[in-house]
Amino acid sequence: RPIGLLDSGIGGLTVLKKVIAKLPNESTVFIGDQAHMPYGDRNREEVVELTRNSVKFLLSKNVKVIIFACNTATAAAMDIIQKEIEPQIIGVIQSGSLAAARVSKSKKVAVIGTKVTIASHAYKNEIQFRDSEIAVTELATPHLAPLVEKQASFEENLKEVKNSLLPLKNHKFDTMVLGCTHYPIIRDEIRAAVGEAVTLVDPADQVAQYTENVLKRDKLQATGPAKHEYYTTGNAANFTVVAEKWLNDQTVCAEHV
Ligand code: DGN
Repeated sequence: RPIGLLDSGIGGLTVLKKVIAKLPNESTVFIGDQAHMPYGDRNREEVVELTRNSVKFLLSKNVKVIIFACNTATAAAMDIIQKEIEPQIIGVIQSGSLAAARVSKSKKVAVIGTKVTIASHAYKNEIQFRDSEIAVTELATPHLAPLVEKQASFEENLKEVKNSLLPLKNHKFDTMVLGCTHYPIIRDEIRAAVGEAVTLVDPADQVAQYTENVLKRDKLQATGPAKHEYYTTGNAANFTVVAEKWLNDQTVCAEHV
């Protein structure tokens, strides 16, 4: 049985890439709900409803675990939907918080994400649960995920990233959590904006490790050969181009659903 992954768009591919690298024998089914992107500007009920639809789709593909490769869905819907279904849901926020708490030396962490993710304070709560001395500055950067979906140039991205991060100008931090799975795609632009001294945390690294732990624990590991399926509620041809570029050695043939 495959691992299911969901996101509002192409951001979840950053998690998928790490999962494939870590677990090469595992088959995957990915659904990007691009027709309803961005999730981050919606209210919680809407995010729950849309996420539930993607979960139903993944269950119809007989997935054994579901990775919410979306911070917004993790913050708004994970606890609610986990009560409704059997397969374990793996979110990105616990993993990202664990990594941030480990990495920060100055105990000053910045988190960027969608409005829904930031308003939930899920990162702040999780990070401070691990280490109550860490100061967490949260900033919503709602323009960045749509920008990534647009596949803009480095210069255009950098301009918007700098603009979006302006409110952090007078804040000190040595660690920044990329609290939206779209952001690793513009990691170079974020790096250029914050400088070399800040450690960028991509929760996906921990997510892949955690997924391996869950599969081992529940004796759900596959022995291959792995097959990867891609679905989008948006334009399948566009999705295929972006996914092939991001996953580079992977042949993608996305289907519209
Ligand atoms: N990629 C999603 C996240 O991690 O929050 C959401 C992007 C969006 O829908 N704005």
